[in-house]
Amino acid sequence: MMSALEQYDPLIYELIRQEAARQSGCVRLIPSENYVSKAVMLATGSCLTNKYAEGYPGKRYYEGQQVTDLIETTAQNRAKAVFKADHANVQPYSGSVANLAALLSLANPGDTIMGLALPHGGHLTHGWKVSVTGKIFNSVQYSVNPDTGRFDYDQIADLAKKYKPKVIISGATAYPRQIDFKIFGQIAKDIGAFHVSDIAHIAGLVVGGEHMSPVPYADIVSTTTHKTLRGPRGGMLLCKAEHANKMDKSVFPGMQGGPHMHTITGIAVALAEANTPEFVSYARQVVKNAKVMSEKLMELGFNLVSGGTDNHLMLLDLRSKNIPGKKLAKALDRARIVSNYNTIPNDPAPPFNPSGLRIGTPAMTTRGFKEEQAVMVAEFISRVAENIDNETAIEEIGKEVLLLCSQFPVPDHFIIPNNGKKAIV
Ligand code: DSN
Repeated sequence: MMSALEQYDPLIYELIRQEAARQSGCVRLIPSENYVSKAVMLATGSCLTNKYAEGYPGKRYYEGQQVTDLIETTAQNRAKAVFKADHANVQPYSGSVANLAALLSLANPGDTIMGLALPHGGHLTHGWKVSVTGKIFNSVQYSVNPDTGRFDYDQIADLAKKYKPKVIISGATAYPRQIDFKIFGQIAKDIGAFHVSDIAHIAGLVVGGEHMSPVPYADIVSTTTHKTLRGPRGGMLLCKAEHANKMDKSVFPGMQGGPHMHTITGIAVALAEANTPEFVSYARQVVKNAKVMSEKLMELGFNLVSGGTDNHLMLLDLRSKNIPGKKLAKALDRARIVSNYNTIPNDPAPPFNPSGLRIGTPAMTTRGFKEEQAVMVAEFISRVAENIDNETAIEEIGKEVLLLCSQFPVPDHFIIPNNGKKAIV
């Protein structure tokens, strides 16, 4: 496939080659990124990109669905099996659409919804003011406790009782601690609200048994498929049987037209991979690596929001280092360590130049880093911070990072062993 591309479009071929080299030659710490397997990559780049399939298996608006129906049903069945859910919809183009479809299947424009504020670790689509979810709904936002950096469930319950939202959203994009979905479910139940849980970041940890699953406690669970879950870029919704019909209608025709069948094909493969002991080991190692890295960073004088991590990500509060998040993120990038600057709760600095840095361990774990390498990465981060204005030192660190990367290659995508068994379900 690549040699056809090389002949036809050498420019794009070369740019893809450069991006592959970049992904291989740096430590990727953006907690929402990962490396997919060769099998996922092949399925996602397959001829399924050629097919329109509006509707759902057995009920399409175009003909020629002999194969697509089987693929989508397989993806649905695998999703239901790994998440132990009654019903799955694998069509959302990504997490934002999935969240909006979930909200619109349980509430109407003008209704009140309640989610975690973006600067406290929530997502735009949890009702933040610049998102459509903050415009069409009456959005109430909860925060983390300013002293602990953690959820104060009593305060969230009080807010719910005061504003009586129709939907309460649990889940986050920059919250380093376990989320008690059972309590969220109870808070919603106590006021007669629906509970939507967004597990985009932690879906792989949920499947791997490293994080509590919201499936028993939420009306709808929303996720992306490409973060810790390690599938192609996409979205997915899971729900209780009673919501299946309206949730499906909310995705199609409510929000979307034709599903991206090539992505759904890749999702099916990723879900088969997630149903293996190797995936469980990976999820465990993601959390172990994050714990070790967080401890080393704190030993090196970094402040971590909430004092550490329980999951795959860490949020560094850089105020004590007197380095803005963006400045450190850019210096790290030059040293081949890729992260993202991020707001911290109650950040005194503006969102485009915030005080925090968000890092995570999924991608580095996929390429084989363990505790020893997690410590090395923490030390690299510290050295970059100490030499923030010293380009020679940063270049030197970059060489050491490249050497480390060369010992853990991911040039042609790893292959998940299946112990000779074929993926079924
Ligand atoms: N942009 C994603 C993240 O990086 O967390 C959330 O959608």
